[in-house]
Amino acid sequence: MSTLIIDVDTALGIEGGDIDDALMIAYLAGQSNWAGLAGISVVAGNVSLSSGVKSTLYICDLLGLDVPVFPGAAAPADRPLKTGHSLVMGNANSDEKWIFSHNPVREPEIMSFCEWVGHRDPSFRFTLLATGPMTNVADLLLKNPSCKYQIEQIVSMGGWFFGEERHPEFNMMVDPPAVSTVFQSGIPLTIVPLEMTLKTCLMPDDIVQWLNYGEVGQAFHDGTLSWMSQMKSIRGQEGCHLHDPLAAVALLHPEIIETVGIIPSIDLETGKTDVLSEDPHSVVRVVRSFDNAKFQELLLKGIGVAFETASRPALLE
Ligand SMILES: [Ca+2]
Repeated sequence: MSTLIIDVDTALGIEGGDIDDALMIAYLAGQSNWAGLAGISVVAGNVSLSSGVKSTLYICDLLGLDVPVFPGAAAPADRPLKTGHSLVMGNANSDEKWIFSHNPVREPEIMSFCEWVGHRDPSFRFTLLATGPMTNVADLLLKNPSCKYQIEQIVSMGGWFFGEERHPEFNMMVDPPAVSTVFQSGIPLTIVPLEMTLKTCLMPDDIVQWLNYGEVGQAFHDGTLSWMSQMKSIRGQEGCHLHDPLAAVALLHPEIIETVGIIPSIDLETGKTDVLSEDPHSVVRVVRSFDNAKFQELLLKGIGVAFETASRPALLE
């Protein structure tokens, strides 16, 4: 696989903010057999852009992940931002409360992600793993059209494509025109849709062992437990889903997924996605099934490696 860049709407550390982007970053930090993570671009979605950047920087601090973090779009181009946080808290104007006592140490990049890609050698190629609204990805394609030849593939989490009771999915609902831009780009795209990620589940018992890993384990444990209790009080749900981590594991372990080629469409108002037709030659593929047990095993193993690596110096003191 080529160099990896991720585009995320991280929210670990924000009360009422989903933790799945953060768990995905931890999983990626625990990999050692690939070219590596070259950059993180942040988009507004789960939380506002400023909160998303703060959360991402803090997670990089915890994990010892020394990669540039680029603040991206604060809102879609054609509509106001509706955050996941406001939907969870039931209040469009609720404060995004930081639950940790520390703030991030490192600073975001001054250069935009778009400028950074533009300054790279034209031979620079990368894989883009996009697990927030598509605003940043569309921005990149519209402002820097030649970069479409630099993106070897996009893997994204979003949409609901198969099944009778389909609803608009959050990432697609936030910025449907941006999704349309990506659909039309011709870039090979693998989509991990909501109907698959809803099959995943992380329970409180699965994360108790994280408490063995010092500050990093404690922060991820507490943030994840806080999100699980939000889900329990709002939806009566036990545990939480692992939407974004499934996209990352699917990218690094394609052997655990099965995909089908489709011609996709999206309603530009509601963000509801649809399959116009199945087409084995389409560059757009949707995951239709996956090995859930293997997924969870790989995810927890990767996260454990990341926590162990990050907490090791502290343990030696
Ligand atoms: Ca996300």
